[in-house]
This record gives sequence, C-alpha cells and structure tokens, in this order.
Amino acid sequence: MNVSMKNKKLNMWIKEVTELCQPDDIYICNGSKEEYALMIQKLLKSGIAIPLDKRPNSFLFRSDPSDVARVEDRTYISTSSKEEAGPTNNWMEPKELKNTMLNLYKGCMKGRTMYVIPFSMGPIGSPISKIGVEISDSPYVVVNMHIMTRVSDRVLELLGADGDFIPCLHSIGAPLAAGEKDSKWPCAPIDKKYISHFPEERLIWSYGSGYGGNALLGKKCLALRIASSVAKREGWMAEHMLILRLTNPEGKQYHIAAAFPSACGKTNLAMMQPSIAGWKCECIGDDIAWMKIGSDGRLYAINPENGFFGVAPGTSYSTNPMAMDTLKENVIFTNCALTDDGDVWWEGMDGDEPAHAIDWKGRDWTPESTEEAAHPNARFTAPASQCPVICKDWEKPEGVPIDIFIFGGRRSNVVPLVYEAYNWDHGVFLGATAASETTAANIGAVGNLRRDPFAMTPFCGYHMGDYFQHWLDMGDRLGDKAPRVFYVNWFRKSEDGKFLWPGFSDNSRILKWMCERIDGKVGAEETPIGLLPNEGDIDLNGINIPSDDMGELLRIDTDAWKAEIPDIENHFFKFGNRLPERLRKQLQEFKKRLG
Ligand code: GTP
Ligand code: SPV
Ligand code: MN
Repeated sequence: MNVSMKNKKLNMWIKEVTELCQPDDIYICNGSKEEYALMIQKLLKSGIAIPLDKRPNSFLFRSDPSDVARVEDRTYISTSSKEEAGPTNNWMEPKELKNTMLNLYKGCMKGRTMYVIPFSMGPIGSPISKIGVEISDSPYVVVNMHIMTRVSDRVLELLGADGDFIPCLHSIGAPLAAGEKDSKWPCAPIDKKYISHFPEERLIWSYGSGYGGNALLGKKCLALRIASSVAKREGWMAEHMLILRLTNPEGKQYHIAAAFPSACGKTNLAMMQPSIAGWKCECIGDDIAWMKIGSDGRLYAINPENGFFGVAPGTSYSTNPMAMDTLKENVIFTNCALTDDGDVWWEGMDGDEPAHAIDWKGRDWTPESTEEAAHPNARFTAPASQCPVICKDWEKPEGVPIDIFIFGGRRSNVVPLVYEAYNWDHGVFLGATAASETTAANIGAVGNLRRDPFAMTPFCGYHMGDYFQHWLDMGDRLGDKAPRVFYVNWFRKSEDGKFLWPGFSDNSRILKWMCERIDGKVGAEETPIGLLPNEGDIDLNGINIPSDDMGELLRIDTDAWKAEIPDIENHFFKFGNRLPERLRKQLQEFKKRLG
C-alpha cells in the first residue's frame, strides 16, 4: 500500500466502497506519467483506445451511442428539503436517493479494478484550491482526470491523517461476471444513470455513465455544483465562465470572464487571437472560474482546471488555431472520426473532407453518408499547459482581477451582437434572464430556446433564486470595484440562415469596444434593453461587413423584445418569494422602457 495512505477518512471510505462495490482490485493513483502510460497500455490492449499515428501519445475513444453527453434529466441536487434545491434542479430526498443508488452500487465493480484518484482543483496547496478524491471503475476516467485535474500523490501528502476532501464516487454501472467479455464502452441504461450531489455533506455519487461531465467528477460536479453551494455560504463565486487576459496596444491589461452555455463559444473566446492590430489575448481558463474578493476589494479569478475538455466539431485553424495547436500531442479524443492515415477528423476541420473515414460509431463513412462522421458533442481532452497562448499567470494562486463580465448565448434572432448593462443590478438581470438555444452538450433536443441564467441552469447546486441574490450581494460588496457587465450574441442569423457576424477572431472587435467603454473612450446609445454601441464605434477595419448586416446585428426590434416579456415573467415566477425584489424591479423598469 502507498506510504502516504494515512488519511483516516479516506481509508475508511475506501473500505466502505470496496465492501459495497466489490471490485476485483484496488489501485491508488499517483498521477505520474508512468501511470498514464500504464492505463493507456491497458486501454490499448482491450481495444478501447485507438492510437493515432499522426499525433504522438494521442488516442481516440468511441463511447456507447447512448452515452455521448451530460444527462441533465438524471442529475440531482439532493438537499434535505426540495425547496433548497429550487425549481431548476431535479431533487430527491437524500435517504431515498442514497437507497436507490446503494442498491445499484452493490457489486457494481465486480470483475473490474477500482481506481482511487486523489486530485486538486486549483494548484496543489493553493489556499483557494479544493481537494477531491474520485473512486472510479473506469481507466478512461483515470487518464482524463490526469489531464483535467491535478492528480498527484502530493495531494495525499497534503491531506495527511486528518485533512478533509470531497468524496466523488463513480461507477460506470456495468459489473463483469466471471469470464464475461467486456464491451468497448460499458455503461448503464439511461434510466439507471444518476449524477447525484449532496451539497450539505459535500458528497458526489455518479452511476451509469462514463462520459465527460457525468464521470470526470472534478469538473461540473465538484467545481460547479458543489463549489457553487460552498461559495454561496462562504461569500465567493463558482461560475461556468472562461477567463482571458486582453492587452491593448499601449500594454494595458484587461481581464474578462464570460459565461455562455455549453457549446456556445467559451473555449473559442478563451483562446481567440484578435484580428485587430496590436491587441493580444491570452487564455487563463475555458470553462470554470472561481472568484474571490481580494484585499484591494477587486474580484480575483482562478481557473480550477488543468486541461480543456473541448467541443471538437467546428474547431479548425480558421476558427480556433490556438486550440488546433494545443491538440498536436498528448490528447484524448472522444467520438471523433478516424481517418485512413491514422488521424482524427470532425465536421468543420480545415481542408477537404476525407474521401473515407470511420465514423464515431465505428462504421465506414464517406462524404455521401447521411450522418455526421463525428458526434456533434465529440470532445478533446488536452493539457492547458500545451496551449500556445496560455497566460503565464494562469496558475497564480491569487488569480487575476476581473474587469469585465460577459453573458451570452446562442440566439438566431432578437438579441443584438453586443450591449452593456446600465449598472450592476441591470447586469444581474441580464444574467438572470439569459436565454439560449439548446446544444448537443446535453442528451435531449437541440435548438430549443430556454432560459439559462448565467449559463448555470445545469450547474447551480442550490436554489437559483438565492443564487441571484448572491450575485446582488457580491455586487454590493464590490461596490465601484465591480466588473462592468455586457451581453453578447455571436449567433444572430440572416433570413436565409447564415451567421451575420464572422465571430471567432473578429470577436476581438467587440471586446475592444468593451475596453473602450471602461476607459471612457466611447459613448453608447441608451436603448430599452441596455447601452448599445454608437455607429462607427465598433472597429471594422480590415473586414467587410455589409452595412445592412451591421444594422441587423445591432437592431432592436421592440415588438420582439415585448414578446419575450411573458416568458421572462414565467421564468421569474418559478422562483417564488426567493426571486430578489431588486430583479422584480429590474423587470418593471425594463417593461417601462419598452413602452
Ligand atoms: P462547453 O465546453 O460545452 O462548455 O462549450 P463552449 O462554451 O466552450 O463552446 P465552444 O467554444 O467549444 O464552441 C461550441 C461551438 O460553437 C463550436 O462548434 C464553435 O465552432 C462554435 N462557435 C464558437 N464561437 C463562435 C463564434 O464566434 N461564431 C460562430 N458562428 N460559432 C462559434
Ligand atoms: C459542458 O457541457 O458545459 C462541458 C462538457 O463543458 S462536460 O464536461 O461534459 O460537462
Ligand atoms: Mn462547459
């Protein structure tokens, strides 16, 4: 047994889980390169990992076709009362949920090895970091956790005998009988999947899925759902936000945190390379921000993750070159297509489509095929340190001071390219009423408009009404040091269904306008929805956007906005008396401005 295995709580928990899940073996992870290689060897031997000739130390995995995304319908926030979980979360009484899951966990690791994965979210030993231990029966989870979190025996040393950690129990839910042949991606059927959170005891139980946010429990489960509930109590913030540093031609730095729903552009904006001369952008994080008020009264953000679990389709040298350069080696690909020369491929990659490939289901694919070669939620897992524009300060324990918050989503109509909130409360109103068309990042219908406040609907570990209040409280504490708040929509379409805005590197033009607003260099037009750019204030040098398109991108259709009001009212109604009075007032003022 590992010399550093002296933590009492951990040892007791391992014993309990072993008795319950009955694995054949136990393996304690240390996070080393050798361990990674060992796991990969095991996955190669069983034919689960496919080596990629074109990318050193990189492998393709194909999930079961039923296990391709998060499962929001099967995700639970199990607080003692239903009221505490609020109207946006699935809830079950903790005892009942635990009983159901204990029955499922009974003997669920038979025929498998149980991996104990000690990890840190945030740099190991930093005061803002949180320690978790994931127990999983999936070697795929082990290798992904190696990249996405800091897995290390140093974490165990740090824990010592009495240190505390967040227990994260995971099983794919597919025991193997003696002699039974394993499938390539074992998992449980949808009605047996449970992604459960017990925020009051800071505990995570996940069963039945091997995919992404369902199985890599440091990410959405710990760093968002559990962390958001801890953050509320302790007075900080855990948000579904990218973090970037923008530097203007004079060398002035701006730090931006932006919340867009899943598959709505965080990774792309986080690594964006400005198309405007003299501006520089560096990546700090692409999915999660933990933020605390510093001794100078400003809000400081860290990225608790260690890697990127990014959407593959659409990623190319023309859209996100820095991601492409991050993906050259040491990458895990999931549900991408495989080319005949041993590379991955997905829809939207540069160059011609391959004449032949193997699709994500393992079938022959040609450009004539009616289905996509890569699943729309195909993903890459890559170390953040490999990103050519990773900021040198990305692991700074104190984080970076946030100047700008951006909310946004995917709206083919109504919502303009950019606008600014009148003040903090109005900004919180914009976050609280944010809406977006659903994407393939969750199992379910794609393209349906839904309210997704702060892009946190699937990730808030407590009552969303209280979460709104928490944002108002943070603003009160930050006072005039609070970040300015903006709203963007890169996804407005023309009548013939084409994106009106070029997006990607040209989004720098919008960020530039925000910086100039902060510096008081440009004015803005007061409109019912917020402050819009004056004509000519968005730098369009070097691109050719027809002025009609620009007009449409910034057009406010008062009737269309009025038509949103009933939906916003229904949305707010759900929060009952936990909807902060200040947001009710914001809605009244909005209605008044619309006339
Ligand atoms: P999660 O990892 O699920 O949280 O997603 P994300 O918010 O990081 O989204 P990501 O940056 O991976 O983008 C998702 C999809 O949107 C990709 O296919 C991108 O190519 C596309 N996308 C991102 N930014 C833009 C943009 O500015 N314009 C357009 N048209 N598409 C974009
Ligand atoms: C998301 O869906 O927002 C993701 C991917 O970042 S997952 O880790 O699967 O949640
Ligand atoms: Mn995400």
